[in-house]
Amino acid sequence: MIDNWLDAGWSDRELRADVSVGLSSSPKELPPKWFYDDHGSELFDEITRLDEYYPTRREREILEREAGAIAAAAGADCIAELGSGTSTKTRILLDAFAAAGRLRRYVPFDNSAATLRTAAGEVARAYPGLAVHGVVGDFEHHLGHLPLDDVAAPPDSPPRAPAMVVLLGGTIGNFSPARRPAFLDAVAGAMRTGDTFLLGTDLVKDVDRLVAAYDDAAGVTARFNLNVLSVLNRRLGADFDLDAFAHEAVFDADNEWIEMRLRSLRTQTAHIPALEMTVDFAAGERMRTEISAKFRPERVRSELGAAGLVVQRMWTDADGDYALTLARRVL
Ligand code: AVJ
Repeated sequence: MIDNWLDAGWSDRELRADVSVGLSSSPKELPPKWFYDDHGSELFDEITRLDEYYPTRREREILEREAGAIAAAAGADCIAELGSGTSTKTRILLDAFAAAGRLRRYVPFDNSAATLRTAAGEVARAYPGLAVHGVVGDFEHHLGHLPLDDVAAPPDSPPRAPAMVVLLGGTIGNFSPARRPAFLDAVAGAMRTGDTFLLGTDLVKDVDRLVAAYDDAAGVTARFNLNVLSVLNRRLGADFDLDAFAHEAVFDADNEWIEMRLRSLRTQTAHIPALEMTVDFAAGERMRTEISAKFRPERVRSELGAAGLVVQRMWTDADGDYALTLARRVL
């Protein structure tokens, strides 16, 4: 079963609102969610295989080592995954839960209907007996519809086992610190007392390694960053010249986040017919396209705690590059 909370016009309306607000602000800004058209998703996939980009490998390392411990600690029989994508990493968890004899339900949640349909179908085939209930939605808006309970269960059925909601990949780093509390409140609000949240976070480390991960030698991240302009060209009829912008990645030490930007290489004007908008850029002007926050363990603990999610266990890789945290909703 797949629920779809995104009507046909949803993404267009969101894109238009984001672009008109973002490009009329000062400094200009575009939200990172628009990187991921088909080409952008392929480029991101390529990023995860780069030598410089450690987070994906570190996370997989921790998952492979600790999936059994995660299954035991969570005691859940339902896994709900936010931003499930192709559900590849999830299989490590699904296997561990199945091995523990308590895998009953998988709820992948993604904003791409096509990706979700394919992934949900593949998981359902690979795990016979598993109830797969997919949700097409935007996790900034539709967490209230996360179907952790089987709606078809008879009203007199026994209380269910806990569910585990997961957000992997360090995606939470895309939220600014100002917006994280509301997001974590929404996650906790979608859970019930006793449910757990498994969160992947990239950790603060040596600046050179951080910057290299977002400014790789082969220039894949640069193409990924510039691709957002192609998305605007294609979907809004805009005329951004991709050769007239340069990729930049810097570590903001005060905020402890990586900031990606596109720097205008000359004075130029872009036209966005769908918004009846013209946008002037000064030579050297920077437009922010992403923040990727890096965490310290204490901060993960305190932010989760503020949302009523008490950290039960935290796992890191041997080098302390990345953390997986399991927190339980206690009230
Ligand atoms: C998918 C948001 C986790 O912040 O590391 C990778 C996106 N941007 N390289 C990240 C990204 C540039 C990635 N997240």
